Amino acid sequence: MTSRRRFLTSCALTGAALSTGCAASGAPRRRQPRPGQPVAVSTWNFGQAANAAAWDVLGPGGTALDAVEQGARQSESDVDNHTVGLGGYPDRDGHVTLDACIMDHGGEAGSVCFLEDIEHPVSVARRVMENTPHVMLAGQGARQFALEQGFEPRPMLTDVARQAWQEWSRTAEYDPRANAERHDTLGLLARDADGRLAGACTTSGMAYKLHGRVGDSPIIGAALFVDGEVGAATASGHGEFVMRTLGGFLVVELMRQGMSAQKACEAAVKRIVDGLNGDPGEIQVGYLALGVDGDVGAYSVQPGFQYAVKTGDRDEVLDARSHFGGTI
Ligand code: SD4
Repeated sequence: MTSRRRFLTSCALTGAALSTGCAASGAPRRRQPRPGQPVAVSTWNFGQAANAAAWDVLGPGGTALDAVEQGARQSESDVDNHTVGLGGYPDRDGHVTLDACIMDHGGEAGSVCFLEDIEHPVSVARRVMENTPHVMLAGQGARQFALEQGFEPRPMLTDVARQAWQEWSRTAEYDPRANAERHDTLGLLARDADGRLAGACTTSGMAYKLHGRVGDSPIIGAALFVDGEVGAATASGHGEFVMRTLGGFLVVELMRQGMSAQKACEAAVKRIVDGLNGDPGEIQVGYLALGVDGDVGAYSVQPGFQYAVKTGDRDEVLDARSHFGGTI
């Protein structure tokens, strides 16, 4: 269906439709992935380590799907990252609750949210995708599924995170500013040597959120969307604003309509800012996109959003441009 819509759209948009055979070629075919250079891109500076783990898969010719899972697992096990997996800051009641999703080039997707006691929510999300007829499992049901799938439960609240939470509890003021300490979801997008795309997103969500709060990170179309014919996008930052605008889907749809990855990210940020009458206060949202041709774009509401890029000859962390000027 996707390819049919794309086929019809491209025929409508191009004056060369007849000469390219759109009108006369019969049944539309899904565009085959085109082999090319592998690439991995991730949100934030710690995305560089996730990219390295992804590259261990991509470099020797592995799939984008395996690569994004491995990259996300690296962040999930990093106890120094207080916004993803083990060591993540808890909710206001002291529970570390995890959101993650994964999506591949053909549109398959899996997701878990409000999951406790499991170190690798991204891998549970992949099992949801591959071993169930569903896309998303939540809370106790997701945990039960994970245990049935052989995942070992473990405490996720580290001493450092507990201390930070106890400190916060003295005032217990919820301050959802998406600054360096309170956020840093990992969104990871990859293209493999066969030209297939995949993406993953994983987080412990906003620190000290209400118990039960689920953010954008596990919502397909919000913090992650992949269309193997067009590109992929991921988001980090204040999830409510990404959810309200379905930002990941928006970025990919804009790319489908011909925008570059960069322009699409900029337009999705503008959509948020315009929705707040041009005054988003201290809200931070960053988008990162990867076109099927390897085109990379990133843009955020506020300065400070970083992203990491890994290819055969690049391994770097870059400052994204932002709506409110400059980089950092
Ligand atoms: C959330 N988007 O739960 C996540 C948090 C985040 O960078 O991305 N922080 O809203």
